[in-house]
Amino acid sequence: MYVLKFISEAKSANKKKLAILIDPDTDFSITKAILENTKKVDVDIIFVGGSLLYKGRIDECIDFIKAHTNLPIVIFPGSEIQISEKADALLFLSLISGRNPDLLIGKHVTVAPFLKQMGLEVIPTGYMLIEGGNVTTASYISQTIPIPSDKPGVAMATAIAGEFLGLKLIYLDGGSGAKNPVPIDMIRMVSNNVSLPLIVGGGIRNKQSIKDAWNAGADIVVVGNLLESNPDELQGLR
Ligand code: 1GP
Repeated sequence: MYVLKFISEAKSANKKKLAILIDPDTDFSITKAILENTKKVDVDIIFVGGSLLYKGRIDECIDFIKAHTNLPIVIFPGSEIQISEKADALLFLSLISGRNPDLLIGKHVTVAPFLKQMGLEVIPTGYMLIEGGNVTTASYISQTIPIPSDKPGVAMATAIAGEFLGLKLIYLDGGSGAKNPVPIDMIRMVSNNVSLPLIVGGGIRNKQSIKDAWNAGADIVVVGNLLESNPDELQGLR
C-alpha cells in the first residue's frame, strides 16, 4: 500500500507530483540521460510501460532504473505481459472510457493470480483515453474510441462511475505523443466531481501545460516524450 498511500497523502496535502514515463524499449543510454535529468527537476515517481513493446525486457529496464534512482517505480502496463515483481507497484488499469470488455475486466482475470503471487502493490485505476488530435498507439491498440476532447461532461460521468465502482485512481490520458494535452476544462470538471487522486498525461510539451494541469486539479502530471526531446524545458518548474 506504500505507493497509493504516498499519492493519497500528497493529494490531501495538496502537494502536486510529477511522474515521468519510461518506455522499456528506449535505449538504456537515453534512459540513463533521462534519469540524470530527473535529478534536476524534482521528479516524484517513475512510470514504466508502453502501449506496444517490441523488446519485452521490462525486468531488465526496472533493474536499470533502480541502479540509477531511488524513486518509486510504478508499472503503467500497455498489456498483461508488462508485469514485474521488481517494481514497487502496478496500475491495474481498467479502460473505462472504452467498451472493450477485455480491457475492462478480461486481461485482468488472466493476470490476477500471477500478480497475487508476486506480492506487488496493485492499484485499481480507472483509465480514460481522451481524444488529443491524432490517433495514438494507445487508442489504436486498445481498439476503443477515446472520449471527445470537447465533451468534459462525458469524462466527468465516466470518472464518477469509476469512483462508484471502487477504483482508487483516475488517469486521464491523451496517449503518448498526443498532439494536444487533455483540455483544462475537462481536468477541472473531473477533479471537481471525484475525490480520487487524478493523474493526467499525454501530449504535454511545456512546463506551462504541467502547471495548468496541476492548477486545474491534476494531482500527478505524467511526461514522456518531453524528457527526450527537450529536457531543459522542465527547469524551474517548481
Ligand atoms: C502517456 O502520459 C504519458 O500516457 C506520456 O505521454 O509521451 O506524450 O508525454 P507523452
